[in-house]
Amino acid sequence: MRLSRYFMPVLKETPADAQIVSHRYMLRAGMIKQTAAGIYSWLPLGLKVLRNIERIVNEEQERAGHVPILMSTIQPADLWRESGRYDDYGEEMLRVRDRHDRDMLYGPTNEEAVTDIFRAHVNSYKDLPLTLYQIQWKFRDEIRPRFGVMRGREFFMKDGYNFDLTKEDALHAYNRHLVSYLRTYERMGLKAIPMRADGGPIGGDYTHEFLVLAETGESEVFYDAEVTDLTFGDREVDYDSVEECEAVLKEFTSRYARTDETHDEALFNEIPEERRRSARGIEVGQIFYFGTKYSESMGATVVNADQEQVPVHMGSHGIGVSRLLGAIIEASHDDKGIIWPEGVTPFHVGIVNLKQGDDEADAACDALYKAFVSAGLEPLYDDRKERAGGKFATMDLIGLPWRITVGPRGLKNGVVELTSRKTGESVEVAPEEAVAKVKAIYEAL
Ligand code: P5A
Repeated sequence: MRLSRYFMPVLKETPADAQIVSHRYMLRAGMIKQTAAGIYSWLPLGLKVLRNIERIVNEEQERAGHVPILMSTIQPADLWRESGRYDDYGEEMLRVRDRHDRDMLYGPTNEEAVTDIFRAHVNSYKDLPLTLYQIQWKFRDEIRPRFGVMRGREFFMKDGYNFDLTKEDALHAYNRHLVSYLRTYERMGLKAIPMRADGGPIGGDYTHEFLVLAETGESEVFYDAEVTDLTFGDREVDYDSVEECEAVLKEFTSRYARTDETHDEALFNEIPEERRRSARGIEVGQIFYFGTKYSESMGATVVNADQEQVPVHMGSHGIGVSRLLGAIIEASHDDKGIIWPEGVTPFHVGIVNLKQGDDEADAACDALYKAFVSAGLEPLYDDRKERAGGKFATMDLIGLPWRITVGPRGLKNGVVELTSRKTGESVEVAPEEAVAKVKAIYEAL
């Protein structure tokens, strides 16, 4: 993409009402535009990152054997009356009435809707296990929407629902989700720690939240410092293997790590003092096992091997897809702007032409652009007639991991400058070498 043809409305001023850095940078980099409190439109740069996050979530869900669907955002109230949650859910639910005076709602979550799909089509234990998931907009009329996409009213969520014959099978699904989430967050350059949490309005005794440590996080958390050393890395786990998934769960959750709702002071104090930590965190996901809570009330049963009708065991599993943009920026930025991890960056590399209009510089930039495109990478070429300082400031703000600076002086010596956004380090290399280096970095992901 050439910046002169793009739509990236960068703001010079820091927006006064944005309290946290991710919100400020998302507005300044022209990624989102507020429509109403807690409701945003996604501008091209923001949409690119959102789609990248969505792609990673999809890839990891499919790797785990989960099946994508897309449910409606509007749901009939009657489904929620069946589960008993229509009255319980309270003011957070956006309730609407259609022209026939029927009560409808904009889905804050989809346990009822997916259970309705399941009961309409699945009758036998032979069709289990089954996990259906979607990535879809949700609406929760939060009392205090704030921090931009972090606590929105309309937000994008990956929500998955497992259907199993027995509690043991459902717990395997729970563990499988835990493993897939660890992989998912790491691919986005994030360390998200699974912590024992509370079921809240979704229900269930088994639940873990995934938290990214950040000062601006809304959750208070307590943990053993050793849990922050755990990384999933590139290990291969067989998602069908009960033992392997359980081993990962044990490894990642056997230390003390809890949100304030489940915090146990006595247990916490058993950890050696120098390893005890209390901090703040951003909740980027949560997994639940809630047994037959919805299947019993809504009649989602299957025939088992003994020809008996039994309610299925279920769980639900969520990732805050739009919130993740905020969390990633909170975890990866400096005073000049965002520093995108390579896995989610909106463009792979920025090209800065120091002397737009100079034949040699323009030709070198065009050649680099073409070379990146044919290598399957997306460059953002700043081809505006602007001062170098302004171009650098924009590149730093939008946070592409790699920048190539092209100017007449370097070209005389046959070199361009390749700069890492993260370290600020630059090397002078031939243009072909710059392309090869950047290509190798993305190929290794
Ligand atoms: C699990 C999937 C659920 O709703 N039902 C379906 C379960 N869980 S949850 O924890 O309530 O939400 C899942 C994740 O969604 C993100 N999230 C939000 N993101 C932005 N703004 C909000 N207001 C908001 N509320 C929840 C969180 O990341 C949460 O972990």
